[in-house]
Amino acid sequence: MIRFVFLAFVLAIPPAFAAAHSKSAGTTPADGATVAEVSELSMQFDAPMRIISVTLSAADGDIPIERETGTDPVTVFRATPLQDLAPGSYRLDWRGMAADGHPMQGSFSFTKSK
Ligand SMILES: [Cu+2]
Repeated sequence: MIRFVFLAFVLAIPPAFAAAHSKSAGTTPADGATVAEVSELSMQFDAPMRIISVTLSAADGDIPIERETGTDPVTVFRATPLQDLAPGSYRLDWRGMAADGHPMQGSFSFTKSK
């Protein structure tokens, strides 16, 4: 299940406006998936999203990643891990700015198999 959280103050706006938010339309790896290889991390959005920060973390700390897309608004954000991922569980957290200017954040998790 993709966790997709509006920042608290955004909740104060009427639902008609909230519906204009960009939504996450999928990730690579898929949220909750177990995969043998992780060559790319990506997130797809239904409207351009400016990704401000993105962090890949494991149980024992953060993993360095390189963004392939900059801080320009994109519908597909891509990054690559800078090291081979050891077997285990990983979580990617991001913060961004939706197409309508609202701050957004979300995360997804996956497992690298042995
Ligand atoms: Cu919005």
